[in-house]
Amino acid sequence: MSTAIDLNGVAIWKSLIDRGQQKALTDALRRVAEHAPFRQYATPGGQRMSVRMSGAGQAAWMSDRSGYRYAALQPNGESWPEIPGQLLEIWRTVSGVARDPDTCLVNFYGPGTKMGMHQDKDEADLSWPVVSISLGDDALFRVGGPRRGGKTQSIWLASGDVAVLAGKARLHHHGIDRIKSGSSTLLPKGGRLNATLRVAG
Ligand code: MD3
Ligand code: FE
Repeated sequence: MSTAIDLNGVAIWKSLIDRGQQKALTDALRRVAEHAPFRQYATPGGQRMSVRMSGAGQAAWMSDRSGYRYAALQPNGESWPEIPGQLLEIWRTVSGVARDPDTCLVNFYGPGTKMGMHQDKDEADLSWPVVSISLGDDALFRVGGPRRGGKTQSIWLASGDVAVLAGKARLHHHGIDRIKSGSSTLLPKGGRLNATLRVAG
C-alpha cells in the first residue's frame, strides 16, 4: 500500500480497490439490497433524508421519528443480511484492529443528494475505527474537527477510495456536499454507493 492522505486526521487511501474488485463489491452490495432494500429514513425532527440507506450485520443503523439507533431488525421485521466477505477483507487490511465489524451501513447517493455535517456517535464504544469504501460517482467529502462550525477541509472521494476514521478523527464532523453525476461508469444507472464498516456493540 502507498501512503494515505491525511485530511484533518482522516486517513484516505486513494484507489485502494481496483476496478474488478469494485465490480465484485457492487454485486455484493446489490445482493445486500435484495434482502434489505434502500430506504429513505426520516430524521427525529421529521425531515426526510435524501440519501437512501441499506444495511448488513447483527444490527444496522436506522432513523425515524423516535431517533437514530442501531436496530436488530429492519423496519419490515426481517433481520439484516450478513456483511459481505469482501468487505470484511478490506476491514482486516486497513482497520488496524483485530476484531471484525458487526455492522455495515450502505448509503446510496443519487443525483442532487448530499449528507449534512454530522458526527458519528451512535456506536456503544467510539474507540473502534470506522472504515468507509466509495463506489461509483465522485463525492465532495468535507471534514472538520470535534466542534461544530470549526475549520473544514474538503477532498473529492472517487470510486475505489477507502477512508479510515480512527483516533481523534473518529469524532470529527463530516459530510458529503455534492455528487458529480456521470463521473464514474461503475454503476450502470449512475450515482454513488458508500459502505461504512463499524463496531456498533
Ligand atoms: C469521518 N457517510 O454514513 S463516509 C456516514 O460518504 C457517513 O456516505 C459518508 O458519514 C458517505 O455516517 C462519509 C466517510 C466517513 C465515515 C465516518 C466518519 C468519515 C468519517 C466518522 C468520523 C469522521
Ligand atoms: Fe458519518
